Amino acid sequence: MNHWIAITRPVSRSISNCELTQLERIPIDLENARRQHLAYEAALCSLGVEVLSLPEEPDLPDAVFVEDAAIVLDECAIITRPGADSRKPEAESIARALAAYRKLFTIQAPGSMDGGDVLTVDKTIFVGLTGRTNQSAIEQLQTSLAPFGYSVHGVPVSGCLHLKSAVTQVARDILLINPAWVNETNFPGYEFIEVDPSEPYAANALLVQETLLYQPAYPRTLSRLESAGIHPILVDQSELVKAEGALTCCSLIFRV
Ligand code: CIR
Repeated sequence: MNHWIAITRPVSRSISNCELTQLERIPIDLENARRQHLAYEAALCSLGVEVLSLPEEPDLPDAVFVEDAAIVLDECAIITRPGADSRKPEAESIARALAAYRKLFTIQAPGSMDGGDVLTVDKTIFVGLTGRTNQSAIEQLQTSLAPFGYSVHGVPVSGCLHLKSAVTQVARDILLINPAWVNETNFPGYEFIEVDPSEPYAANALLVQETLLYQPAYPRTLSRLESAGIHPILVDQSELVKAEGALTCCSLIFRV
């Protein structure tokens, strides 16, 4: 039987100093952010996922976004080298936590990669080429994962922070996508649900086994999901959205 684990980390007290790429800085209510993050963890628990919450990293503003520090596959985990210098120290504690579960590979300089740029669908891995993730890291990923039968594909992305700001998996063969930020031709063989054009940030959804977690902030895109027979659990992340966070970025989910 599969047992699922989600590694998470509390919202840092320094979250107001987070990295920002696309958004203007506006105040973040720490208490509300922490409340919403607890609700996110509770939603994962309700799906039978064991949540392993690491200690807070008070001096690393973006440390709640654990997704960016690693990619966890069935066979191994890749410790990334996050693209923003302020975020590079986040990887050390994630590596320590994952070492108990997986053989680790580590992206080396000059490579840099954020897990938010990595979309894994079965044995196919799409990697966004962004301000955070470069070609050297993609090549290192390819080399590390070839023995396990993964194919790795670089994907041009523009207008957003990460590949998974623009596209995520919402069902077996269905991708939720903002075609203004990434081209559908990069994903041959998949069906697409496009975000409503008035909700550009709506493409980030978190698929946990068969269940989708989604944000209530995107009602028009939610209708499109529901029309396709997808009925998500709604999790409000409005506070961390101000830090350019989304649903996938707050956990590293894997089976043991
Ligand atoms: C950053 O710019 O790195 C953070 N403020 C937001 C990271 C969000 N990560 C993600 O979506 N995977």
